[in-house]
Amino acid sequence: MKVKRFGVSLEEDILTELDKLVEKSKFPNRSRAIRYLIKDSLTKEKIDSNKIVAGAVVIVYDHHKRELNNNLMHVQHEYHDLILSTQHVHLAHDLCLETIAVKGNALKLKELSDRIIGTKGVKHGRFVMTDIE
Ligand code: NI
Repeated sequence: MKVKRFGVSLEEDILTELDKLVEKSKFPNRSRAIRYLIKDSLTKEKIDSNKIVAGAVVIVYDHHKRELNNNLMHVQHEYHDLILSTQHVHLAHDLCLETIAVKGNALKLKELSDRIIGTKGVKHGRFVMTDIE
């Protein structure tokens, strides 16, 4: 795709924050960071639409927590038509990492990820998605 250049004016403190992001996230330059931020923001907008998107719900949890495994399984079966695969990795004695690959209506996927990440006992969760149209 053709790349176009354009000028961007930013307050100094925002530019400092941008440079910190570039360094922290190992972007090769400011352009790549800005490109990433724009793409990310546009994708987030699609979450409120009825578009078909794909992505992954990534969670970390303690499998010793009572009923947690059952609850997570229950939610996944409820949304089975949106789930492509589930990968479970035993990270440590009591920590599990689960990556749930999903595809479907953006709103439904958001609902599914909110329920999974919001399940009591899930320590950390993130839903990443991308436009596939
Ligand atoms: Ni495990």
